[in-house]
Amino acid sequence: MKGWNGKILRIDLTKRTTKITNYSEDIAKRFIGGRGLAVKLLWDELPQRADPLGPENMLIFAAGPYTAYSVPNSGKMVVASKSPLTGGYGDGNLGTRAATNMRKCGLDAVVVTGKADKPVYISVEDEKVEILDAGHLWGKDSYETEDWIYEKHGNATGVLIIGPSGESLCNIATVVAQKGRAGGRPGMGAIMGSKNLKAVIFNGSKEIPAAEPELLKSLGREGFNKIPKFDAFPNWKRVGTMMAADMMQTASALPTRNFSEGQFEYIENVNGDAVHEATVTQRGCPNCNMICGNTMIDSEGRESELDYENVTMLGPNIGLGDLKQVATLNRICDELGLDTIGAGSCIGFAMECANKGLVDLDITWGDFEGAKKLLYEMAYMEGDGALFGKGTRLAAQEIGGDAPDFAIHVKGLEVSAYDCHYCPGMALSFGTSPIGAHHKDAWVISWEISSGIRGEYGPEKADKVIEFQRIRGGLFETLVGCRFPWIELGYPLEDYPKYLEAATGVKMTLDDLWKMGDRVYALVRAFWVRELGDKWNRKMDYPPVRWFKHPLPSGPLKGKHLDHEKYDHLLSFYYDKRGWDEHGIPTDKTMKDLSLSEEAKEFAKYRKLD
Ligand code: PTT
Ligand code: SF4
Repeated sequence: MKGWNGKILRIDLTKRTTKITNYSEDIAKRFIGGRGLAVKLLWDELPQRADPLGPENMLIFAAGPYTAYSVPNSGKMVVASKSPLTGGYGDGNLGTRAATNMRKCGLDAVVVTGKADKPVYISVEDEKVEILDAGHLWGKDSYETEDWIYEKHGNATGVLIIGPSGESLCNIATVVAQKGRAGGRPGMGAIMGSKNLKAVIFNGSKEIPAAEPELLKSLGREGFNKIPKFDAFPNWKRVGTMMAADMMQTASALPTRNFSEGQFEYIENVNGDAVHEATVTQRGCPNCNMICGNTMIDSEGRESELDYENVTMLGPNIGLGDLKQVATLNRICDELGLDTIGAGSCIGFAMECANKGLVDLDITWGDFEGAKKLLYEMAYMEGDGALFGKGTRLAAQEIGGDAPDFAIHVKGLEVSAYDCHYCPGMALSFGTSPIGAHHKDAWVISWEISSGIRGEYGPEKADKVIEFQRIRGGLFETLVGCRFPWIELGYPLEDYPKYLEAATGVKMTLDDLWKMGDRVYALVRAFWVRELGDKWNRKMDYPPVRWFKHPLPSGPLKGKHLDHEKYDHLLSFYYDKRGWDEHGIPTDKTMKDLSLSEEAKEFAKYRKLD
């Protein structure tokens, strides 16, 4: 194969064995890479109902067939596993030299199983794979760990690390890379911790053979040249993802005080302009000339890299309007390896529980010191953090009363920073995202608020969600490119099949890629059904209860909330269009039409829900 290395490194930490296996051209063509390859491996190899934190679970790092080539925004990888937070498929996407170096080691993916008897890290240097002692790193935060790795293995090393939260098996622990990049919101850090695995590092020097190397180089050059010429580029460089803050505030969709309100009174302190003013430098992923990580100095004098999600979930969502303090909470999350979205949601939820007297906890809206303390407690799963660090769904179940009504999650994964009291399309997007409530697959909210049909539940909303899921969840998560050139600047999608063909020699149209995306979606869904068994039902595709039950109390959208019956109809439109049955399960015919005949045979054993 060209473009694809065709090789997967397998490491069993219990037996301390390593081997490299090949995968077939058929799998490469049907699933491309990244999320596609990851779900195919989980489907084929993970024993059904494996304990997410048990040794059987598979931790997968997967790149795509254009990762590491000199084409725009090709420095990302997917980290995937069965999630401890949701019990279903989980993944995240992070930009890191680990992605480019892994490919330059001649690999497309690494699969880690088993559990080491003591803390270890894995070093991959071209063909040399070592399982090394990490006893001295255990307990260290991600920054200290990264510094040690660079000192020992060189500054060009690609790193994937966990902080103390991963070691404590906190359900909202993520994987961290390069001080400010993090991925794997559905507890991927806890999976690493459960394997006693502190870090995976890569140093690669191999060339990755391409089908048409000269063409790929010139396409890449053209791509890089196009990027700064887009009209949206200067503003992107100025504020990056933070541009969403004013947009959401104006639209009354800015998560405020645990998603109970849609506007924040101190927005000027924590919006794009405020972050721009405070920015001292920008950081980014490899192979990118639109780098977007705005880095500022926090209230304790340290660097902190901010994005819209981080600021909103650790600011307005917990009632905190001091940017430097928000930056401190963000920095602590990066050090501890906590997902900022999960952390902001758990803190907001804890504050609301405390205010309502449901828990004996001295914390309230905007309480910086209280939030900081809770972050540490969650990361170490101690004190009150032992409850809230499980994630809002499980914490709410334990707390009882009406707590589940204001636990803001879908399938157990906390909702990213978009309030959907009056955005049924975006609510559907959260409801049907393959990993629980993440905006990465279908960020339709910007389209929806300017569509003129914002509050409506018609089939066009389901169509839009699927269109975006094909592009974002299909194309970008399998080729594993950053989607920002396209969504933020208007970079043409038509370039991606050209990159794919020059890298691999395989010609695919965009329609072929949409079909591939549908195939990946069907298999991800089948995986959920297989793992959840009779716990699966269409209600799992519902957004949080709060958006139905608690109308917005103030602002221009005062009184707005989602309608239960209409949402359910919208969900049915969505299922019909996807070829899924009324339970949200891909039909046998749909799977076969998507070239999943073998998988459909296997799935027939699990699909009896009635
Ligand atoms: C992503 C989620 C996001 S989405 C953000 S900010 W965003 C939060 N970032 C965190 C962080 O930082 N530290 C931390 N401890 N936790 C964090 N949790 C949150 O995680 C990220 C960028 C961003 S910034 C986004 S939208 C885009 N995401 C992409 C994606 O998902 N797919 C894709 N093909 N391209 C993307 N490009 C953009 O990448 P998760 P990164 Mg991230 C510090 O991981 O699990 O997917 O959750 O990877 O390298 O940091 O780049 O407003
Ligand atoms: Fe990374 Fe930002 Fe560049 Fe995307 S635009 S590759 S997230 S630095």
